[in-house]
Amino acid sequence: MKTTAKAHTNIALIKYWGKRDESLILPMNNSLSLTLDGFYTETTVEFHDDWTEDVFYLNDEAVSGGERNRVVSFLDRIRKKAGKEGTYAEIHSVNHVPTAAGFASSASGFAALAAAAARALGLECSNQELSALTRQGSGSACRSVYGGFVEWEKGTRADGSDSYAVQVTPPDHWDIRVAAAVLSSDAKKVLSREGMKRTVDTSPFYPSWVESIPADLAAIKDGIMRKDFEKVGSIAEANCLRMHATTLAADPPFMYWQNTTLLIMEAVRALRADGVPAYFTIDAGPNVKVLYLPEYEEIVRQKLRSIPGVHDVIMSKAGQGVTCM
Ligand code: 2P0
Repeated sequence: MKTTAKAHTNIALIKYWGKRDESLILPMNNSLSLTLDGFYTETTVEFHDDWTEDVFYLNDEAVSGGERNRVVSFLDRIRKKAGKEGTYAEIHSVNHVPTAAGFASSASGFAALAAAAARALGLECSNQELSALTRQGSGSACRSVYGGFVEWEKGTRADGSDSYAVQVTPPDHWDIRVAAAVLSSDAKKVLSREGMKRTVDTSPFYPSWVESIPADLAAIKDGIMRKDFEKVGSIAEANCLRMHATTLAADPPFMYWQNTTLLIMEAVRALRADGVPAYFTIDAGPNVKVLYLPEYEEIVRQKLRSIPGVHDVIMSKAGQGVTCM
């Protein structure tokens, strides 16, 4: 009844932005990501029939309140599926995802938790079932079940049974890299969950966002298959800008960028003007991730490090899917 799992985080190139069902975490649109080897979570889950409640440690510290409740509710779903209600767990989770880098540790965290808890309860599930289960902890986490380029199919069923991720290509298909420019460790002003909801409910740009996704997805998958870096990068950058445009039109409007965010965007455009292929993407926070090819690693690192307000630059390759140890 004890299992350890390791899962990597992922960066979306076609963003998940907006839910059609908040309880089951069903998205309005398909999304596509790259799993990253540099950032991961290791989680050990042990169930015991004699225990009377779940205990959750994150980086060796006991967690309480809302964060623990989210883990407990997620375990409730897994216990129900396994027919093991009434058995409680001790969970030890260690994040190797620098919070300041602006990666959602919830993606690697919930993927590792789902895999470890399912295995510890003897639940036999395919990767597809594991992805659909993981999705109910945190949407973007369902993509971390797989390595390489991954698509989350939104599905159409009301019960969410066809909303899960599938692998587009394994990590060794193409050596594409991601540099994370670290700006700020300040807490986000608008959490992504709240930001998505406000955008869906109020932004007049939101319907255009949803309509734009199928063309972006088809084009980026073609680019990935043909290893066309300019195509993949330019679609990812445009998709990110379109997602952020929806927040500017929300009521009340909000914006995730800071001054340094804009400086990095300019620096990436300057790299391109100098013949270095590089493209940016930004999630629900101020930090910027830059896509590049391995031969330009040092140029990209130096350019990003030279920008005032950039505290650190962390480089990563494509990573593997979730594994149980
Ligand atoms: C993504 N984001 O595709 C998008 C891009 C942020 C911007 O998925 O509510 O932590 O747990 O499903 O997955 C962040 O949202 O949200 C996210 P929930 P999640 O990566």
